[in-house]
Amino acid sequence: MRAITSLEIGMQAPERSAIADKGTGGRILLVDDRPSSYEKLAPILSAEHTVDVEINPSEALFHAAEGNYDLLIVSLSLDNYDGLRLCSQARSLERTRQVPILAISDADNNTRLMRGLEIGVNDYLLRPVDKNELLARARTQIRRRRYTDHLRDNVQNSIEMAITDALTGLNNRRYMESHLATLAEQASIRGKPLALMILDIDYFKAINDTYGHDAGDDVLREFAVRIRKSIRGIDLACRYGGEEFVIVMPETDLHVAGMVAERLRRSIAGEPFTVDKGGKRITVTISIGLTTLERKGEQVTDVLKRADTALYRAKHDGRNRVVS
Ligand code: GH3
Ligand code: MG
Ligand code: MG
Ligand code: MG
Repeated sequence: MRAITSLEIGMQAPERSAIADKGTGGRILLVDDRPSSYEKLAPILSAEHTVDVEINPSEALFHAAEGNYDLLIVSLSLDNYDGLRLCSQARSLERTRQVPILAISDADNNTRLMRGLEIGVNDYLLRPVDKNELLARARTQIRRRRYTDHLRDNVQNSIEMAITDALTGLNNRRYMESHLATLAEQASIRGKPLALMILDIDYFKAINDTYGHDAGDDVLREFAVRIRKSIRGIDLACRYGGEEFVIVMPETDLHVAGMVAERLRRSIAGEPFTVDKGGKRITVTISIGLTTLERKGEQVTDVLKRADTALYRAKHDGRNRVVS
């Protein structure tokens, strides 16, 4: 399926093992349409890396984006394409923006080389290419790439963890409170309604006491799944406290939010929850306090307070109900 010409590269085993560095072996796309050049470079690189040679530079960008490469090596002296232009395109494309580029340049082409570095070429080599220098520079770029990937994953994980409730996978209270202010502001500016409900499981303590804490956790997880199924992508659902959840619904008035809340309440009460790895089915009910943003610029803490008051009334009036 691939249009890349992967060359069969004959390497003798001793040579391969002598310079192999397993820790940095990566996937390299070599963009080079001169046989005299890639026939020399590819075998050197193949000793340590998996190398695809793209001899059709106009296809290179597509393959670079699809191929999940650790490094692009681009000859700046291509016969059929502007190597610099290719580097610049790779830098502007989302899928290749982070992939390091090692340029191979003719020694007499300093201006183009400088231009390449400005565009975002990470490193370069001058012809004639020294074998050890090529391997060393490729290794360095791949290592750097792995390290920045690793850092980025860590940062993403940390952010995820900071805003997610570990038990249910919903957003946590901290995230909801910071995001709610933004949603309320947007609603005010656009003159759109914003609904907010607090949902609290009825007699949850009794579930824990009767079936055990793990069964209680099962109920919380299952409840979160059902909440997710009943809301839209733009709605914000979070675990607000132990067995309390909050749903924020942008562009939703009290009437519509009331219908959503009532449907959710009925679906919870109507379909028993599975706990103890399928060993038991128990009926769970919830109470919901519902309100909307009442005026432009209203404090979100006041909105939450009003929903909480409504929830208190729902409990007081007998539970398993929606009060607004
Ligand atoms: P009400 O109908 O008035 O809401 O009664 P309730 O029993 O649901 O409310 P209460 O606030 O008395 O009890 C909530 C219980 O939730 C107490 C607490 O031990 C339990 N809980 C809080 N967090 C967790 C959790 O992560 N897992 C489990 N299994 N239980 C939790
Ligand atoms: Mg309570
Ligand atoms: Mg409760
Ligand atoms: Mg509670």
